[in-house]
Amino acid sequence: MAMSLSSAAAAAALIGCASGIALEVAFAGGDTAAVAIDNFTFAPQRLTVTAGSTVTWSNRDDIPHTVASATKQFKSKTLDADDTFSFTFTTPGAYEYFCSLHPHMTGTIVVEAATGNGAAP
Ligand SMILES: [Cu+2]
Repeated sequence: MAMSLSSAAAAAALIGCASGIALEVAFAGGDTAAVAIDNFTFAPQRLTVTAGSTVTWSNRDDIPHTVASATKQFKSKTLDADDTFSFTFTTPGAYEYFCSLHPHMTGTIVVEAATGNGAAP
């Protein structure tokens, strides 16, 4: 009787362990990348990152700018000098964006599938 109790406890411990591992995999691959806003341009104008990466824009001009997705998937508040805005891209694709105050300022974030995890579509 004591035997069967302790193997039930061992089984419960194993299950707890397995779900902990799954959580870690879900958070893997949090790379970061940076885009500078300088002299009315986004630099680099086109940036490629892997899925799960966080991109941070920094306004290095001394006039306000914004970062606004062309398809309304993200939008910053008005960024004054030295303000930053961050967005995490989880789905592969090409994300065009612009400055809503100066719409001729445009940029693209290209998100590629993270390699090596066998994730399909
Ligand atoms: Cu602007």
